[in-house]
Amino acid sequence: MAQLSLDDTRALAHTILRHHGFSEDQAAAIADTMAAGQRDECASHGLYRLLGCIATLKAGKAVANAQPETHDIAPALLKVDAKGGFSPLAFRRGLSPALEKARQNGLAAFAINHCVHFSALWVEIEEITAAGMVALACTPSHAWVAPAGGSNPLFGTNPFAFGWPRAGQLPFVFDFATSAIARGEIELHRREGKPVPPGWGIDDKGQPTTDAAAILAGAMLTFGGHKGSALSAMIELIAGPLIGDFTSAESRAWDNGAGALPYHGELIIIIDPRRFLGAQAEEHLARAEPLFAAMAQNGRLPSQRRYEARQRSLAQGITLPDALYRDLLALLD
Ligand code: NDP
Ligand code: PYC
Repeated sequence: MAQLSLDDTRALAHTILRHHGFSEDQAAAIADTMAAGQRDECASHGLYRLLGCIATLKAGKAVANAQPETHDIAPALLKVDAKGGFSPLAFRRGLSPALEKARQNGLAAFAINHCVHFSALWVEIEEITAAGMVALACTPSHAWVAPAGGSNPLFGTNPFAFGWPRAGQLPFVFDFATSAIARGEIELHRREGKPVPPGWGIDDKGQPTTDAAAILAGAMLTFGGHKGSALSAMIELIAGPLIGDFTSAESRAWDNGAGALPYHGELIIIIDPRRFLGAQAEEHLARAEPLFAAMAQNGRLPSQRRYEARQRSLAQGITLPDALYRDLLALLD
């Protein structure tokens, strides 16, 4: 394993992105997002994503110097057109005005359009909870996932994330794909030549398999059968047609076999609990704590593993598999 400090982790991503022609603001936003993923030991959405970002750029499916444009379309609605760039800079540009809308109205919907998406959603959710807001976010991706009962890919891996701010503590955050697992995890299993657990996908004949490559060529499955399938459909709708952007099937058609990262939109809902609850806000927000405590007694809270990983990385830096480190350095040739 290669060992890197957190500063070197971020610098490696930034250097590779600049080497391939990303503008400074695009490279900075992307590198921050990837370094956060690596720091929290979310291997499928850390530095590994550099391989996909550079391949996407080389395939002509991303704009390296895109300047996102912010459109204030209604008191509680904000759109940011990413102009074909990656999502992190578009999110960064829209965050302050979206938070201000939530403060004014109690609720704001923030849509990002025309972006290439590679990242974990918790990175964004945590920026919103840091402002004392409740947050939800979701995106389509590429059509890789069969709806419950089917065997042909239709849905994306369609992540859904939620965040709740907590006084004096890290926020309650969950963030998961509506497929049984993120596609990135299956890709990492393929890279390492390891089988995946049963239930993640089927081969191109519709047969269950634990062969990562066969699933990537076949179809992934939703989590929770028809329940994950319905949630995935909801995400296709509210982060697709509702915001005037692609579904996962349309993203894959746009890709046209290039093998690039998905190109679509994202919907983020921000709720200001203090505006909602007025003078009784603190009293009601405090009532969340016994719920979290009881959940923790029965298992662990989502994000606990991630927060522990963060502490470890802050103290010791990160480790990368040698093969991935070599592949990343090769991007500088
Ligand atoms: P998981 O199936 O591992 O689920 C992740 C969530 O569940 C995390 O919040 C995790 O917390 C929590 N969790 C896991 N195990 C437990 C447990 N035993 N008890 C309580 N909570 C638990 O991840 P996925 O593969 O579904 O998704 C991984 C990432 O991939 C997400 O960050 C998502 O945003 C990203 N993604 C992005 C896509 C895109 O288009 N941009 C598409 C699909 C996924 P913890 O982190 O602490 O383990
Ligand atoms: O892991 O499913 C995934 C994914 C798609 C886009 C970014 N991550």
